[in-house]
Amino acid sequence: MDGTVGGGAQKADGGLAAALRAARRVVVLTGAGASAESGIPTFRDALTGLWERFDPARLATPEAFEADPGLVWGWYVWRREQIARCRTNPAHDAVTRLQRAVRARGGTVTVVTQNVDDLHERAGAEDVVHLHGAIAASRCSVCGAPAESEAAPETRAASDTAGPEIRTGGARIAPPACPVCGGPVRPSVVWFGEALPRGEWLRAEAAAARADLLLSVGTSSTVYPAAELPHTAARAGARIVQVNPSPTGLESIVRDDVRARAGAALPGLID
Ligand code: BV8
Repeated sequence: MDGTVGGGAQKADGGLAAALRAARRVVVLTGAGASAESGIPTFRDALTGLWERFDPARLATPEAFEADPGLVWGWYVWRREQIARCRTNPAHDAVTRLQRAVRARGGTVTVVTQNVDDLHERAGAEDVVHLHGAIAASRCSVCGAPAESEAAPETRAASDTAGPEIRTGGARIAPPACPVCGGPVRPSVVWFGEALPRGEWLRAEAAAARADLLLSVGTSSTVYPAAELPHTAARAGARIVQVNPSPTGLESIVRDDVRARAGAALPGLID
C-alpha cells in the first residue's frame, strides 16, 4: 500500500494529483454515495415509511413488482419526486469538470453510473453510461412499449391525496395501464435478476478495459456486474482511486483510498 494524503485518505500515493492531471483514458464509476449529498438515500440507508420493513434489493425486483405492483410503483413515484426536488452536489459538478479538462487535452472520461437519477446530466456530464437504467423513464411490463412515467390521473389523485405520506414514503399507487396492451407500467430501471442493457454494459466494459485511471465514487462495490469494472481496469494496468467514507470490498486493488464524502473530497482532487 502506498503512503497517505490528508483528507482522511487511508492510503494514497503522493502522485495522485499528478496522475489525475496526466490521465487520458479515465472511467468514473459512481454509485448511490455520489448522490447522497444531494439528499438521495443510498441503498444501504434504511428506507422510510411503508417500505422501511423492506430491503431495497427485495423491492427492486420483478418478483416484488409482480407480487405487489402498487407497493413497488409507489416506491418509485416517491423516489422520482425525491430526485426531482434534489440538486446536484459538488461531487457531480467535479466529475463534469474532470470530463471537460481531460477532453480538453484530447483524452476521454467515461462516466459510468449505477444510479438511476439524472444528476450527472443535470451537472453537465455528457455521454453518461447508465448501467441500471433511468428512473424517469417507464415502459410496459408486458409488451415493453414506452409509457408515461406520470401516474395515471386516477392514481395520481390517490398519491396527491396521499400527499404527506407519499412525501415521507408510504403509499401504494396503482401503476398506470399500458396504452398499447393494458399491462401494468413499470420503471425503466434494471432490477436485481435482470440483465443490464447490452449496449451500456459493453460501453462500460470497453472503457474499463482501456482505462489508465478508474475513479470509484460512492459505491459499496457489491452489485454485479458493475462491481467487476474496477477489476477489469486494474487488469489493464489502470490506477484505481476510491472515494468513499467507508471501506468497501475494493481495497486490495485500490492505490489511492480517499476515505471521505465525495462532495467534500472530489473538488479538491479534481481542481
Ligand atoms: C444480473 C436499479 C444477470 C434499481 C439496481 C455476479 C455476476 C452477475 C450478477 C450477480 C453476481 N452476483 C450476484 C449477482 C446478482 C445481482 C447482485 O449483484 N446482487 C448483489 C446484491 C450481490 N446482480 C444483478 O441482479 C444484476 N443483474 O446480474 O443479471 C442476468 C444476465 C442475463 C440475463 C438475465 C440476468 C442487476 C443489478 C442491478 C440492480 N439494480 N438499481 C433501482 O435503483 O431502483 S442496483 C442498486 O444498487 C442501485 O443501482 C445502487 O446504486 C446499487 C447499490 O450499489 P451502490 O450504488 O454501491 O449503493 P450502496 O447503497 O450499496 O452503497 C453506497 C456507498 O456509498 C457505500 O459504500 C457508502 O459508504 C458510500 N457513501 C455514502 N455516502 C457517501 C458515500 N460515498 C461517497 N460520498 C458520500 N457522501
